[in-house]
Amino acid sequence: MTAAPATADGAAAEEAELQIEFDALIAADQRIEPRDWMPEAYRRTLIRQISQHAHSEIIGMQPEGNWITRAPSLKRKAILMAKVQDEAGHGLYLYSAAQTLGITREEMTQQLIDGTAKYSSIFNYPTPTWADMGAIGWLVDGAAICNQVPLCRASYGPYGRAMVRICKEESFHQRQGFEILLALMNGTEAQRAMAQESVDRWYWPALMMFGPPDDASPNSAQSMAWKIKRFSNDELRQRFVGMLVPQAEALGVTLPDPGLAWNEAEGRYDMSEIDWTEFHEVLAGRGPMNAVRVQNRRDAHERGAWVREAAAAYATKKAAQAARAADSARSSEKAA
Ligand code: BYC
Repeated sequence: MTAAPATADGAAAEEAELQIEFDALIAADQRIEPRDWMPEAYRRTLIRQISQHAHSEIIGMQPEGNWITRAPSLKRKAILMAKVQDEAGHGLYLYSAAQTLGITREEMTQQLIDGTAKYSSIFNYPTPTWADMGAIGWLVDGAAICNQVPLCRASYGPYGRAMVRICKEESFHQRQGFEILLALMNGTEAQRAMAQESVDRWYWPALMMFGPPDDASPNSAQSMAWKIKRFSNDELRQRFVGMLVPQAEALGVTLPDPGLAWNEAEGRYDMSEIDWTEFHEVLAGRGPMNAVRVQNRRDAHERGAWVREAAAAYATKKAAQAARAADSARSSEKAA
């Protein structure tokens, strides 16, 4: 009767000790690595954020993939293909980082194609014009950089390290988007109008990428305490708008917010209220392109079944060959 509580007490004391070590590592700005002990809630939060991030990269290939066959020149096509391929790579680094936390790639894929996984709201908007390739690069990748540079210092090692390479590539993506818009703004009246119309459509959804306002963000406080997030959603959104204003001036486009004004006393821009109803509708699966995006992914997954089967059959064959080779090596050692 007395052994069980003693064991439970022992386990609790050990866990308390591990928690102290974990807290000390976080306080000292050290990295948590996959084999380190971590609180279950920390692991779950990371799986949630990293898998959503990976899914965003994978779904994020679709809006731009839409223009690969119709890019206006061979050079633009080559650049766009490279960019979309980069997004696939980002998805793969991030799935790998999430796998170190004990979730499998298959589970994450299943959640995505079931439609139960979240991914960034931004990819549920359509890309009807070529200027959208510019606006996505400038605004969407711009917002991504703003959000992701601090994630390079995330307390979880594999996530932070994946973000370093991703951010380097995102910075090329952002510049190519800016350059597409610049070319259009230096073009004809119709091209300038196309660029402005696209910026008008993408501006507010890009601001929504940073997540709900701080007072409605259930995860922020704990994620910041764990040093996964380094800044709050509103801080990063504010920083992004501060970056955009001079860039919009250089491009000659207008940011579609009549309430945007420099606030000298606060040292930041005032802006109008974001349409949070739209944000929540998109998160609930009712954005303009949610159903199409998930269906495309589901179809691609089904079309890829033969590749997975072939890879699995090849792996089985290789494992059997290796086992036979090991057996015969052992037999000849015995014989010798
Ligand atoms: N869209 O408590 P909060 C790219 C969810 S791809 C959808 O503030 P958190 C690119 C949030 O998940 C880059 N959902 O959460 C690719 C949470 O729901 P759950 C995408 C959103 O985690 C191709 C709930 O709302 N970037 O760059 O503290 C081409 C409450 O939010 C959104 C990332 O994934 C949203 N916008 O903060 C071009 C960045 N916002 O999980 C470009 C990594 C919030 O409780 N992620 N939600 O069910 C993050 O930094 C953070 O997860 C967020 C949200 C800032 C997004």
